[in-house]
Amino acid sequence: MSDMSIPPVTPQDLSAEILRHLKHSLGKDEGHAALYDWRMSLSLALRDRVVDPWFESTRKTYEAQGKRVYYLSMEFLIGRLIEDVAVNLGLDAVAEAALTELGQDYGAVVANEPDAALGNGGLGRLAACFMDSLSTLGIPAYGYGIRYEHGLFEQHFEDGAQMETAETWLAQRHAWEFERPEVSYPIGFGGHVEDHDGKPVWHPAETVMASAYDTPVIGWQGRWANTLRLWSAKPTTAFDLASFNRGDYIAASAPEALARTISRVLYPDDTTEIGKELRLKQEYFFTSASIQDLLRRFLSEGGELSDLPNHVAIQLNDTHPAVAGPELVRLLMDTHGMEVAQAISTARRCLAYTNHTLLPEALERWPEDLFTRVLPRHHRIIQLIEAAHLAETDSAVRIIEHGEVKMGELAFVMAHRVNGVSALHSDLVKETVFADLNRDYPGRIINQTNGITPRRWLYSCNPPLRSLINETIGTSWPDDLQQLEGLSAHAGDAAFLDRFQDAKDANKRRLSNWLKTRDDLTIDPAAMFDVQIKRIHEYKRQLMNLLETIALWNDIHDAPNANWTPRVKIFGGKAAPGYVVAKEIIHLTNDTAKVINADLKTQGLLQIVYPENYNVSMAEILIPAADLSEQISTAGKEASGTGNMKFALNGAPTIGTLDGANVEIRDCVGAENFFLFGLTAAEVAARRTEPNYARRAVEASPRLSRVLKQIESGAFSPSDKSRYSGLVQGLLDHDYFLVTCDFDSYFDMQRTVDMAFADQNNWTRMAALNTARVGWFSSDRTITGYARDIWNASSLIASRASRKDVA
Ligand code: 26Q
Repeated sequence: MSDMSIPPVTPQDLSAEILRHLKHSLGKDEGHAALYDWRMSLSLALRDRVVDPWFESTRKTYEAQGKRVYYLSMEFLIGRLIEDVAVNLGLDAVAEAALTELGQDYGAVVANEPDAALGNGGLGRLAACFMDSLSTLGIPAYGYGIRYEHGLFEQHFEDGAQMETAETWLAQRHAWEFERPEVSYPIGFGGHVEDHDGKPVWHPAETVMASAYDTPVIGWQGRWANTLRLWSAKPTTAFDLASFNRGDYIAASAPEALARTISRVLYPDDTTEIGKELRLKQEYFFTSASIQDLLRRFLSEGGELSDLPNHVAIQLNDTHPAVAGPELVRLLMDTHGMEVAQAISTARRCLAYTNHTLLPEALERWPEDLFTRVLPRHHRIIQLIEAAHLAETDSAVRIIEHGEVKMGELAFVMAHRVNGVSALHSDLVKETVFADLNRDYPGRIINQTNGITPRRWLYSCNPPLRSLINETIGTSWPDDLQQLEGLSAHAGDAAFLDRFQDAKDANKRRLSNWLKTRDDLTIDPAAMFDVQIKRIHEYKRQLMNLLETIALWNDIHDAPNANWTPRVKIFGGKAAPGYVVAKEIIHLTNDTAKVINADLKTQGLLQIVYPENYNVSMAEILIPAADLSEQISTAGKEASGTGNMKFALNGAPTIGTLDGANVEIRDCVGAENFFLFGLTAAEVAARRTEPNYARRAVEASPRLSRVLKQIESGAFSPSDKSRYSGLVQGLLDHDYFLVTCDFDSYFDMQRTVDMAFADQNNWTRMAALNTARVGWFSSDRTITGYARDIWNASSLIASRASRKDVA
């Protein structure tokens, strides 16, 4: 097997290429180049080196005539790419040396790249990790999504309250993409369906064009590259010349404005606010373009449509692309003349669906009249799908019911496999949301526990730990993460643990310096860094963390000379702009920080920091610097979590509930290296049936009562004393996420954490064992599972094992 091997590159080679791009692509000479010019030149020089492996992968894929995987996702939360590409090409050190040689600050050049923030949180970041692993594993794959002009909003605080402004990553040229003006498809909306001799024909009222932009995704050591293809909406005609000539300039540009609206902005809701027409149009827009594109590719290679499932695996990242089912059936029937039963069964053998949430408010349902207005032909096809489903199963489950189209049920019925994202979550999927369908289609629901890419989330974001690992177990772990288990043997070795702690301390100093420079904040690297970073949501219980912080502050106040473990509580995360309670929690956190941080009596012992605008790049600085990982969701609500894996991998033990993948992380690292507290999912369900459970929990906890009274009386909002009375009343009246019930056990476990942290040697040992034992959570393992259990897809590169035999 001849792998693509990368010719050795020197810093001088690369700097020559950077200078060539500076001159010929940016039109600048060295003396006049801005940071932007250097960043673009470096990116283009690196991109050049991706192209050959990319072509080679395409050629091998074509020759193999095997299966291609299509990953359909509304979100790809990528972050920056320079380091990612450099690391995968093995050119990270060379890139740094080249820029240094050119008199530039490498760190500043890298930081000049805006994050590609085309996602909200976990689901979007998972898609990005999966793209990395698909390339690393050499599985032929395309990611399909939307090229949003504006990614996730930027967050600012005004007097502690969240404000949003539009994100503008495309204001500057995107260095990594290739525009494909020749690859475009018409996407219809609305109109009506006519009967032509018994053959239904859809006449859309409007049509926009979906135009492709490709970004190569290079895998580890440059052995393979797949494509991320993002669709941008363009008008079918540039502008309406007749209107223009009449002098009606607004009407003249209307078609363009209308079309471009579709790919204008990412919806910033990670759960709520469903039912918006534009959102449905976005979903259909990118799904239809993707299905048309993969069919064209299949047919251009001479395939027979009955053979499609042997060549095409389509993975739906949640229900957002669930219209892929009816769209594929429509194209097979209306365009290619397949009869309905065969079209449905062919489509189903291609499709699989991943569920990411059990929260009822996050399950997509469209009002039937809206759906029919936007997609009249698909509405009819869904009726055919439902009829086929009922004929096959005598199921009690309807896809269309009570005037709504239920996308979860549609995705389920049209998929040959449905998966949850952690062991607990997959069990709950079977027992709750899809209990009936699980009975109708036994064996269809399976589990694929999430994972994270170790290239970004250890190798590249944590240089000190990376070096220590390389020196301890060698350098072949980044694509075989279970090798980290080899670190366990050193967990009793004082010299190793010292170096492990040195790495952590270096990362803590890096974070402290970063906060100083960015926000003029001073934090003490000797204190425990206790970190909760994720979207703000009631079920994730940032509020419980804050209540515990206030209770701790009270206790320190009452006994300032006791032996306290100094802590910095670090929060990060955005709230959906329309999510009122989440925004109150942010405001309260910032208000509380103001009071506590100004208290001379507790200074040096307790501090709260909440840096604005948490994103992937901030996570890459915070996670390696964390001592403690907060994973404290109400049991049964967090489908998996992936931040939990990133922290453990970087040597931060977890304080957490038995929720999502926490359960499996605890199994791997050992109960003695995990700070468990709180009700189980079953206990949560039982507690909710008890009358007044929240008030009773508060009455039983003097500590919690005191904290709630302080907040309610305006202790943290002196200028507006009743600001948080609604928030506190909400907790007392309907604490759906059981913050009050878990508070005491959380507080107590935090005191256990204090004591454990004070024993620094033992703490470092726990941290090192976390790193050593979470190799299973590599997204390479996850993707290997999808390829085996769902896609029946194989790698087209020599396996890691056989490469080693050669070496
Ligand atoms: C739906 C309809 C309309 C507008 C927005 C949405 C929408 C958008 C994003 C609904 C949900 C999402 C995102 C969900 C998400 O990120 N879920 C997380 O997925 C991770 C990867 O599997 C898990 O680790 C997390 O536990 C889960 O919360």
